[in-house]
Amino acid sequence: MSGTPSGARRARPSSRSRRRGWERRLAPLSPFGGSNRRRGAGRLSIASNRLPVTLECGQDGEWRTSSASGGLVTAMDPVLRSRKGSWTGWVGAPDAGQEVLSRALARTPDRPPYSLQAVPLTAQEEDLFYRGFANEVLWPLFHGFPDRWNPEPRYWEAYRAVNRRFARSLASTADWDDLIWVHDYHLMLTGKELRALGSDHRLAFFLHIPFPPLHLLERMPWAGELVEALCHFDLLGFQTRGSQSNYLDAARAFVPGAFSHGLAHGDPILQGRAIRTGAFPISIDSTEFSAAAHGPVVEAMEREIRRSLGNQMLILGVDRLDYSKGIPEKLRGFDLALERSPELRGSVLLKQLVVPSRDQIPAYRKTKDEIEVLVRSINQRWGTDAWQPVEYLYASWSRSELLAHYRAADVALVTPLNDGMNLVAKEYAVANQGSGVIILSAFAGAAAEFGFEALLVDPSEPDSVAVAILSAFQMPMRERRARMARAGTTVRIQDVHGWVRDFLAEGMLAG
Ligand code: GDG
Repeated sequence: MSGTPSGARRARPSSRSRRRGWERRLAPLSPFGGSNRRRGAGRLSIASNRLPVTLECGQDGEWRTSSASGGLVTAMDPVLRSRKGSWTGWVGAPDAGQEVLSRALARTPDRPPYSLQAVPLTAQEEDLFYRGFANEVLWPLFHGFPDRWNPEPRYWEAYRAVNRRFARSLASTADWDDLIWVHDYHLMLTGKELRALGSDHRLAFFLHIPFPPLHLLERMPWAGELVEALCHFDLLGFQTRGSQSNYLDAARAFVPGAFSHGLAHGDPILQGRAIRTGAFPISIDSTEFSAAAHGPVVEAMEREIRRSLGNQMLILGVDRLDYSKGIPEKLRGFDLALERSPELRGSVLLKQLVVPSRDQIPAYRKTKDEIEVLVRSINQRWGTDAWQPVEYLYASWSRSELLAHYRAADVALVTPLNDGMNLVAKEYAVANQGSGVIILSAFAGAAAEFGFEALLVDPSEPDSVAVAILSAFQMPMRERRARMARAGTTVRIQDVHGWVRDFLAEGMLAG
């Protein structure tokens, strides 16, 4: 599929273009990032490592698609559905050529109503760029796990090459007045690569994971290049003020003269161009989520879950397999709660879904093993013939199953050690029937919004998790309802469409 539904790029009007070029050279420094670019009504051109669909070639040679899941897709898919535009990314099929992928995508029956642009990766690039630099270097370092990182120099070269390919793909498919919005840590060099290709598109970037403090970033030999490359975007968005401020510290440290003009807003300047930065906590499409959670199929599934629970209180965990999600820590807290509070035994069930993810990376396999050992030990220690405290599933649920569990769960136990935002907490707040309790790590971005609604915990302290589980168990119904009503309102007031509006307005990039 090409960049526009018609398959043809709209050419830039030439006279206007010439005038814009002059205007840009003559324009005085503006404190508003992209304000010296014309803000057109162009389309949204999104780029992320993965497309919202995955392609797999079967043994019969036929390509099959499935939906990709994860926080980025959950957030951005409704945005593109409502605004139209295009999404550029990889489909997860290594070594397939551009033409093959484009044809397979064009034929897929369940493709979304916006255009998809596949960027091919070789198996070696999947290994070095995706598993290597993105997930063995950037992910652990940015989440504060320097002991888990593996900074091999050849990873960096692959990262550069793939970012360049994304830039070429975007430059060749975006219309001249498109807003190009690049997402996440896999593609931090893309803005600079686009500029090197002569692009003067409006360029925005959003980081879905935390931006690390300087003392961690400094450990990475390529930190300076990454930080400088980000300055080529007009707008840089982060999940929290903490991440935004870490980035500004890094720009001050790594980009000489970045703050020479001392703007009141405190944003950096590169080559006379001001870059806008901001904190934009991401959200979900709450209206669509709530409607889907109230459909008849979901309600029937919820009844079935409740029937199988009997009188037990359901504590729900939903996490991708990842050491940053704090799953072993959650299990240790639950174990301690059972040890301390005999009234919980036989009365609660912790149902933990772990969604397979990156399991070819050794650190992830280790986490999976650790989880399985802990589940076995808790069930052996406290289980009886009639009751098992933990039900563990290493699987992926359909959306209806996920929503039914949100509805049926009395408690959502969300305990990341560090998380950009965490959408599971927000989804539960909207889908649940109004009497649930959110136990939430203070180190998830979402904690800034749920400070009074959730029971905040430090997941690395089993005691903190155990106390919260008992508090949730004992919480009077009136308090549960009041907290959940506020949590639902918090998400509804600022849903993903409001997030996009704020993001584009802040960067003065809206069409
Ligand atoms: C990154 C950041 C940030 C999970 N299991 C199933 C399933 N899911 C969906 C959930 C949710 C999403 O996956 C997970 O989102 P998170 O926010 O928890 O986490 P990441 O994937 O790590 O996302 C994160 C996010 O980007 C957005 O900016 O919040 O901090 O790490 O939407 O519902 N969906 C289905 N079946 C499952 O089994 N259908």
